[in-house]
Amino acid sequence: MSSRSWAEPYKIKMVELLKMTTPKQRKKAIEEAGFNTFLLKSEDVYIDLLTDSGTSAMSDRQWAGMMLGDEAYAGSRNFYNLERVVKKCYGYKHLIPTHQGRGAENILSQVMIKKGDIIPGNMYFTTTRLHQELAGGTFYDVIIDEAHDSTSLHPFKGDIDIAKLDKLVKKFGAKKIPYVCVATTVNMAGGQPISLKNLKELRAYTNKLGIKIILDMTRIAENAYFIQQREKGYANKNIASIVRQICDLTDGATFSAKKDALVNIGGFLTLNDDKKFEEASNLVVVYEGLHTYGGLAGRDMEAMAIGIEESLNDDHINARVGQVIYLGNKLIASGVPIVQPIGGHGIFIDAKLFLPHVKQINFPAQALAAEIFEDSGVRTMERGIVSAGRNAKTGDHYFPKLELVRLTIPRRVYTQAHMDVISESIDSVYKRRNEIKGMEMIYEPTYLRFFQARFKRL
Ligand code: PLI
Repeated sequence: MSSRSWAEPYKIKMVELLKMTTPKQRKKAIEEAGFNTFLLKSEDVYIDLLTDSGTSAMSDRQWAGMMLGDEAYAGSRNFYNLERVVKKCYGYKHLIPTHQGRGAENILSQVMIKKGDIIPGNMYFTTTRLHQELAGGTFYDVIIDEAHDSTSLHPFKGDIDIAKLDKLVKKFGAKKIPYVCVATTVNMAGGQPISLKNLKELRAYTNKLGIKIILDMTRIAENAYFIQQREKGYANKNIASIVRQICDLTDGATFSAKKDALVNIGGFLTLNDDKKFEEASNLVVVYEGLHTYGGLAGRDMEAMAIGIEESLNDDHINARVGQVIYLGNKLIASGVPIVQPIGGHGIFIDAKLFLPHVKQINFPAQALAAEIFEDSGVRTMERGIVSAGRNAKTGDHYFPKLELVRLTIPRRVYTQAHMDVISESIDSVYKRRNEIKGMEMIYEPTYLRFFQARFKRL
């Protein structure tokens, strides 16, 4: 890596004013939100690290593109622009736009999964697994063991353990496995990348068995950055070419454009198989909208097309991940336990190590996220036992090894001074960690409970 700093390759043309709050106001706000940061009003938040999804700042070029929206019901010019960019940058044959990532996951799961099927993947993601289950499938985690250990410094903790996959194939038979679901920069593992070496091995293995590979390419540019920085043979390759190599090893993808692609809404499904594409483009009209808009306005598709090209610029991704690494290094220097190596889209605090006196059943990450908000108005997100939910068959809580608080950094939104304020707040909460108590869940919704559950302090 260069010895120079990662300063932003843009300047600021417009600002959004923020409300500064008092400790008393924040205490009231988090209590009213049932200690769930998803239930806070955005107005009460100072620095919003809830998610990097749909929260990025669009460029002037993207805003200009919004004015070129062709809002025809069918065959919008912007759809064809998007289709051209997706083919050029990612290489897939067929494109179906969707309102966001989970719209694509729904359609994909319905056309690919039969009741009783097995879907192996490199760690679960909440909406992805739910759609697999709703379609009658069962998700199996085949990520390498290091991914579940926040202290392991393995450079590619998103890699698939082919031996684990082979065990599933031997147990259930390849016919029961329609595809392997491969995520780039695995979100729940802390934004950890998969290597091209591993993906090539997986391709060779699945080709023998006729199993497809479907990518969750939501944060593919960040994954490509880590390949460029860490994998032998890629230091001189640009991000765009690495991204293309990843896609070329797979049969299709779901994409939440709300992350990498720098838009506030949007997503898509891509498939190379003509027949599956035909089925999917028929289903999309049931759930999303016509196959040339899939729940999006023409202007959204135009902004996405422009955002995709911007996301693959080396200077952009260098600054984007550089900012995350800057914050992570500050926290490491203060002794705060975080997932390492530092991931692509955020910092993940290990709440089990931060609050060793709080049992997992008392939701340490949930408690810590509430505490950080009260301290400084910084909104973070629980990624532990609450997010993991319950086993669909037994009804028991999943107890994930990783109990994390995610500080997700929106792209092109916050400054280095914001990163300093965040770090100071976490540092001060860490110093008084022994006073922090666990939680009890007092309301639990049926699906994706982390979004709407309510808690009280023990
Ligand atoms: O939020 P959607 O429906 O556009 O995308 C769903 C989705 C799919 N895969 C992955 C890896 C995601 O991270 C993802 C959404 N993530 C959110 C909302 C997040 O806060 O991480």
